[in-house]
Amino acid sequence: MTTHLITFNAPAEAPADLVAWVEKVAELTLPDQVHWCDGSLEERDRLYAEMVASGTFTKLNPEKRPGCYLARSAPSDVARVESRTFICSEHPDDAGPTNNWASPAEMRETLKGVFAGSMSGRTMFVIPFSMGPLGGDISRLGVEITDSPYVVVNMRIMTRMGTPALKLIAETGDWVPAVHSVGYPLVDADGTTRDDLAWPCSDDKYITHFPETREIWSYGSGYGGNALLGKKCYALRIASVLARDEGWLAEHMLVLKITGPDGRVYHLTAAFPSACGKTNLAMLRPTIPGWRVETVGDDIAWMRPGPDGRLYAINPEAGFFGVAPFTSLKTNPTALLALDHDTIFTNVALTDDGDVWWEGMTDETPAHLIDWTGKDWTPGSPTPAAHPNSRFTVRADQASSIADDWENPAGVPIDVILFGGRRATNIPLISESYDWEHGVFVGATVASEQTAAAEGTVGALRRDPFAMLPFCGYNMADYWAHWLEVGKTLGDKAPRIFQVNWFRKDTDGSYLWPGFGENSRPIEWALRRVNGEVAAIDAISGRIPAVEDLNLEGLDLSADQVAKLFAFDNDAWSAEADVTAEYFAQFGEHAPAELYAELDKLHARIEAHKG
Ligand code: O2Y
Ligand code: MN
Repeated sequence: MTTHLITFNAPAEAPADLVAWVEKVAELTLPDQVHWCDGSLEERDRLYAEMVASGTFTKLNPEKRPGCYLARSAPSDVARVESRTFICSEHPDDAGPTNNWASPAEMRETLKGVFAGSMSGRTMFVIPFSMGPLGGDISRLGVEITDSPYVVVNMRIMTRMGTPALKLIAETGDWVPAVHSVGYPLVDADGTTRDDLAWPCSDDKYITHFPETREIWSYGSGYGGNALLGKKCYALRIASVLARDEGWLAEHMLVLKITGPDGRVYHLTAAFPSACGKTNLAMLRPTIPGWRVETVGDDIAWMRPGPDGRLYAINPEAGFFGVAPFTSLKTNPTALLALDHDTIFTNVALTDDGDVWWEGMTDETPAHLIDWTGKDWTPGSPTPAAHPNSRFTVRADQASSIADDWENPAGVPIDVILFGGRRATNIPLISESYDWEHGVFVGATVASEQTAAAEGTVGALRRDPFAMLPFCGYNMADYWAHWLEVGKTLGDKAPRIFQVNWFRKDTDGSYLWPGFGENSRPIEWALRRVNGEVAAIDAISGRIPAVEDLNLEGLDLSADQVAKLFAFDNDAWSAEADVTAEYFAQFGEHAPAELYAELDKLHARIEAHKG
């Protein structure tokens, strides 16, 4: 392939710097041809047909799932690979102790080696895309180069992709370059050819971010967050750096619109570590009468102070890349119903009548399936039919819960920020932070508990500060300092910060709180706090509801269970505070003094509670 041909292929709208970059990447990766994606339906349908012909996609029964396809990945390529994810800042300190750091110069050499000829025999796709509504003030642009048609069709669902984004790139000149290769060339340097695979990938993987030059290079995986570079790589790791430098927030948070019985509208963002029911919360069906919850976003929020001084959020994505297993009419009917057409499924099981199935989808298990590896499967098989990290990719507006303001380019004003975690002990069902600094302390100490704890102790905590542990593109403690700064800008216009815990356990190991739609009850209390309708009680973790202010009507909960949901054990809290001090210590001087001050205040509250 000659450079001349690549330039010739470029659409008229493509600016010179973009064309030059595409040429440079093509000279390195040596694709057979270059395709500039326009985002059209024709382009999508052609790629679908080509992937069906090549065996990458199975077309599902159009009577049951019109417009739906199933992809099966290589068994070695089924999830994000944190161990191969790197932040390549000039100084290791700028990546911090929670990221894998690599020297940018050394990583560039490594990447030059692995990307050399990596696309030979393949088509290189150029995907111009917008994160956030096209042209929106909070939105940003990017271009992903990839040799994976699977990535193209997923990016088409997950972002605003194609010619309109390219036009904005030409107008603004402000875009993030992102290069992706599955790392499986069809022609070697010595001319040896090899057949393609249904899911090509490499055992050698590099998911790399260059925060100073704002670049992404990803090699070796075709899966999810490793390959759909608009999502975790751009919208979180690179965007968190942009946000730090420009005074905004790029967060691993869902966004909800909530309407109360009196018609008042609120917006809420929420950060949860994985396996805490984030998608279910994003599509919550409240059990309390008169309340309506709608989805603005299920995973990522970009938030900026607006002209009125309040914090405004957009969902930078256009689709959901959700976990399939245990999505059912019981757990999340909204998600399940959204998947009945125009959905890409990855690594779920195939039924005999050309439909999909996964564990937890139905009460009855089909007698026969083709599992996610393509093998026959029966209920007696020793492995799950669907991979536990199997996924659906679906446009956000296919969810009936989508809010009318989900694409407002100016964003939605945020009233409440929630932090959650999977905690068997200590953390009550809900508590309100005393102020912004305390809220940042709560976000910084978010954790899930690994093991059951003996009385007066706390189980092993897996910290996931702000649910950003694998997604912060710079030093986590500097990120906390940035949150403190944003709080100063917002002043008394800042959203109120709450912590929730749906997973508190009774002494017999059973969950105390029913969860799912009932989670609307503590959220209602938070919104009534925002409205100034209810008082609260000062407690160790924050301000908690008086029992009579929490709407528990119709719930089968004893007074003892309610008391346990808000119980504080001094010894267990002291143990947790000690562990928090050790946790902060790993960040050395980067840990903000304000968070140590919050730790002192926590100690004081524990002492006062003893009295
Ligand atoms: O395993 C992957 O590649 C996907 S990870 C993911 C996908 C959608 C939303 N959130 C996540 C996550 O890991 O937080
Ligand atoms: Mn996520």
